[in-house]
Amino acid sequence: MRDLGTTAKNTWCPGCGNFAILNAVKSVLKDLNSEGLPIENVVLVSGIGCNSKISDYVNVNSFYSLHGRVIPPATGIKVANPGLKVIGHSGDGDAYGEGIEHLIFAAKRNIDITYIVHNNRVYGLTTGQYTPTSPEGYKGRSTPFGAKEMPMNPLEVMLASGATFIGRSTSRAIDGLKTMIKDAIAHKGFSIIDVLQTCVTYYNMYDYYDKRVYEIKDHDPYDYDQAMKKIREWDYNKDAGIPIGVFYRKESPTYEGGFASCKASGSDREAVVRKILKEKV
Ligand SMILES: Cc1ncc(C[n+]2csc(CCOP(=O)(O)OP(=O)(O)O)c2C)c(N)n1
Ligand code: SF4
Ligand SMILES: [Mg+2]
Repeated sequence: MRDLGTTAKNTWCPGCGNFAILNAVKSVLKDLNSEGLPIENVVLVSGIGCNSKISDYVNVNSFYSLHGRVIPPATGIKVANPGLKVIGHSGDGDAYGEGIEHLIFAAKRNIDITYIVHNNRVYGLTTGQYTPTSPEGYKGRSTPFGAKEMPMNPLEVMLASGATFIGRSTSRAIDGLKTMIKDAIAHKGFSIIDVLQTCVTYYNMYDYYDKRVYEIKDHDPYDYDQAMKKIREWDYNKDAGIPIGVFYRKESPTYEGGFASCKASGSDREAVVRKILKEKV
């Protein structure tokens, strides 16, 4: 297959957790391609942030959108062409701050896209302001005396909103991350992976995570109550262990599957769309 690298200069800081996510995504796409997925059927959509430069660094179709606006173009791309594999990338500021209303509706609708959140718990690109997942007391450019708010638990919001594949990983757990991304792409419905990605420059959490992260075992991801319990276990409590793994899965009808135009494929689909347009216009 063609090289998935690009000629764009990589401007991430040395040691940034984004490198691990980039490598994991490239490796999964290579695998999927060798298993028969045409690489031209893959579309990456990103927002704005350090993480979002990933669109520049992977040689596949991509759409660089606006801050907090990954879900609308990703939804449009999937509905317009349901045969595509659409993968969104956002930061925690992008996904859980300005983009939160779109995210809730993507989960509610169960649109068949995969969403990877590079959750470094800080605004990296704009130099260290606090985000919805920064801990209480976080000191950065906009909170010199420490953030006054408790962080939100985004995966709890996702479970309550109807997401059908919910996982947490870290930029250190590279093998587990690859497996999770592959599973999430194969999942039919809205899949979200919250990746605890370390920003070495503004919020270096490598040691903190190394001491606390553990992989879940004996967990039934099809059990909603078990999933909620696991998702809440850490809840940003600094003394608790941090579970990683797939917390929740559910088979459920997808948003795009409900459109008549998406039920057909190839030239049949074009005929269906033309018929609908004729009837409606
Ligand atoms: C609509 C809009 N709002 C705000 C900004 C400014 N802005 C650009 S990136 C960013 C934060 C990025 O943080 P995050 O999404 O966590 O990504 P990271 O840089 O940490 O990967 C902000 C606030 C913008 N470009 N556009
Ligand atoms: S500022 Fe942080 S998130 Fe951005 S490239 Fe540097 S280490 Fe990575
Ligand atoms: Mg961030």
